[in-house]
Amino acid sequence: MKTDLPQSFRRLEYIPPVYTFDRVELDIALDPARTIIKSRIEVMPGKGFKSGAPLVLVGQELEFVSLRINGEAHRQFELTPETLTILALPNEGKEKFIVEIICVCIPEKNTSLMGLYVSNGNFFTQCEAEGFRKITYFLDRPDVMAKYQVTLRAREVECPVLLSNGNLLRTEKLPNGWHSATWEDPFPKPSYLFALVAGKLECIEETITSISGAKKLLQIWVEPHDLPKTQHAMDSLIASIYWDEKRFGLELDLERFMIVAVSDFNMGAMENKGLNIFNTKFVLAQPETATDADFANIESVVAHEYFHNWTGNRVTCQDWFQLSLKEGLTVFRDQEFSADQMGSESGRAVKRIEDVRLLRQLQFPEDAGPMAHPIRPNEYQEINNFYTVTVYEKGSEVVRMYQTLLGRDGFRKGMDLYFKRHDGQAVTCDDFLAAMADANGKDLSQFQNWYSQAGTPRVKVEERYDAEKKQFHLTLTQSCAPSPGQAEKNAFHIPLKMRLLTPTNDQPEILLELTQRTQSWTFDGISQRPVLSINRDFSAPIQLDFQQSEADLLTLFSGDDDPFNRWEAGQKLAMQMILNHRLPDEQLIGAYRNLLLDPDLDPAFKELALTLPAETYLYEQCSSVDPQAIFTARRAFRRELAKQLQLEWAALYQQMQTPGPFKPDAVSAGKRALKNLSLSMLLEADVAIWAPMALNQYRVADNMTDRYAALSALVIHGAKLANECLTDFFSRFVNDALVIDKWFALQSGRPPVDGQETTLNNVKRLREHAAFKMNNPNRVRSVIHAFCSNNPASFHQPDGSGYEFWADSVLALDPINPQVAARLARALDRWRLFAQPYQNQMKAALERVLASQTLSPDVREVVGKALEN
Ligand code: B3K
Ligand code: ZN
Repeated sequence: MKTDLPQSFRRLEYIPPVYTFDRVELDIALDPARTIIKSRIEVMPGKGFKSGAPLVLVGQELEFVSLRINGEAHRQFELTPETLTILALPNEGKEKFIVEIICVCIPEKNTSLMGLYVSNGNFFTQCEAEGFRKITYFLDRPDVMAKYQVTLRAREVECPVLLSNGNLLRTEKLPNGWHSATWEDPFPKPSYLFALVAGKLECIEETITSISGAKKLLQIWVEPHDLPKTQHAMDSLIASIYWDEKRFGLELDLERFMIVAVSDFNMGAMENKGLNIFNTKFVLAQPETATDADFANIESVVAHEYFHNWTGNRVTCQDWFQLSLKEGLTVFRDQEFSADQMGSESGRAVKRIEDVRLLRQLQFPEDAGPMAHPIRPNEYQEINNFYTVTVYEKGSEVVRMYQTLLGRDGFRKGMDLYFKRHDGQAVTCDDFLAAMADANGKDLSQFQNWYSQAGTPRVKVEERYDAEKKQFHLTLTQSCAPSPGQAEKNAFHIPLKMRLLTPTNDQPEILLELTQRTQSWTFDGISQRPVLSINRDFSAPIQLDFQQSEADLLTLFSGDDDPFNRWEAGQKLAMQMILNHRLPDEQLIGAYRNLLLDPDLDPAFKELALTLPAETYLYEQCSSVDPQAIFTARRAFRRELAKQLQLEWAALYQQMQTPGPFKPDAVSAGKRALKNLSLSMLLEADVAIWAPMALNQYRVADNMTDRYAALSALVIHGAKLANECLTDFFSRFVNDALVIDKWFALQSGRPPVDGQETTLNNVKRLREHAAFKMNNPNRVRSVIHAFCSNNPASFHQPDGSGYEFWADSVLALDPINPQVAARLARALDRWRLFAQPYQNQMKAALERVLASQTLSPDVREVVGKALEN
């Protein structure tokens, strides 16, 4: 029984390593039931060395076999379930010595998917953040960087392929049907970037020439039957390599770069040096089985992991508090890459809107809830709980603000200096800020507050136009609500792009730097009352507190030249009306109509502009959430929009067809998105009339985007034939796990439909389905998360039944996979924001989970913090 208080780690308690490693040799004999790991480590005094200090290694779930030092058996050590402390070191540890350890782990029993595990009979590893300690006793911390040589051994029939980081040195046949492969990674790396893969896999490969003229071998490894689904990932990898050369002057540094797909994986993908391991969801794509969104996600995740090779691997983090140093920066880089792939300015804006929408739907709630933390957290109990939208997406916004403040060229200078100073090192967010500041001679000291303070800043906007003096006065006031452990906040350095929209179009876009709590500006020579367009392109991750009139918002929605703010004005109008239980009025309908008919606008932009704010974003605007009332108001608004524009939707449905073979490019995808929104709106307007058209699309579609969109329109709007189509869909794709995930997610995510069974009842049945597996994270996400996190109106039932289901699921999942369970546990974070009876029901469910005696530290941290005062 665990009764001790949870252990917290604190950023300010960083201690440099007493010892460090120079070279690591691993010899791993793979066996699902008993893998033997031999390590040979060259140990040296580290930055925190003290003569005579013991060498304290960490290990988890390992069977210790033997220890040698400098070739001799060594008996002075202490073993606990989590540590191996080696005493009496030669020469008090002052000079290099060799430690050799033999230990054993059991991959087939490892359901946590951290360390070495088995998936579909093949071996994979996941070491970030602290998984290497499940493979061998080690200094498993990112500031210990060593060169690795790895020999893998296995039975050849079971594991014909043996991969690890870096370059292949040699392969050998061994007695008894065994064989081996030896890999060497020339670059020093922390243990979290170690990887091995072994099993029955095949690859596609291409050779490219990088900017210096060197040849590079690129491979995508998958299970043999998935080979036809790998070309898009390969194309994305090649595009990423060229983009990083061009935009940042960064070249691939290895002779070989491999991507491997695995179907049991806790997250999206992992940037292990030269051997990226990916969730199949972010590798495999074919038009028949993957949607446009899947294609785009693959492109961006492939890019993200590849970009880590410089931002994360060549320059890594001193400690896990600095995670945003690599993650925020790499997300920013992948966002910029994807924006550039869109092929046009308006395409860039579409990407920007999508990114901001995600930030606001997921990160703003996190920043206002019990798990709120600065992008550089000050404390954690379980580091895996801090791979958050704050560290990633807000982290990216913070990096973007450097670029906004310094300009693209200034940002590039900062990046160049960062690599010049820190290549091969493990550093901190302060080092990144210093490189940006020094390269540009700009004082960024106040910018540091973005790293140390949680919460979304609010900026209050007050405007006044003086017709007589032809002056426009602007006053901005910033504030930031308290967050856990931070009652008071200092002022942030906030870059705000703004423009005064005037009938003569004579005012340029400018950049305001809000650094005080309150600041005022006066603009002269403004001959008519302008409409203020502020925080253009979402230049800062803030909430604007601006009572702009509906007339001004309509002006912006109809013609702001900043596409982001144009979209934003429409969202704000819709949001205000929905929250006031109003239906769209004639003027707004007119504005929507004009936008839909505008021949100069991208279909993708139109689709975004006509998509209403998500329920969870609407929750954040309320002081006491009634989820059912919000669902009803939003749905009524949507139905009105559907009905009033029925002719336009019908016309668009025809105009947005994309004849010819499927292409996943941004323009075609945008057309499909608008076409499928039109289809959904038509069913919203009148399901009886339009369902046959959806049914037809479902039947004749030659690609998953269209087939899935038709199916979901039928399901979501409760069409009669929806169930038959679901049955058909299942049998068509029964052998494709990723498509079956979609089949589950669609049903679990179905919002309430009048007169039909509740989604919860169906979800309970799905959990008993033969194809449901509690130890496959993708499946769990598609059934349980899809319901608890992505289906708010079905989840939040006044009788608390959704919360009961949540608690049961967290408790069932936790012993299998704490990381995935802890993610699910976050679904109740915002319980205090809800009205009764929801709030009490959520609290009771949280308390029931916390009362469990066997909770993992992962879930305990999340639920414990949710209930803290
Ligand atoms: N760095 C990994 C995330 C590892 C998560 C560990 N719990 C993937 C990425 O951000 O690229
Ligand atoms: Zn990353």
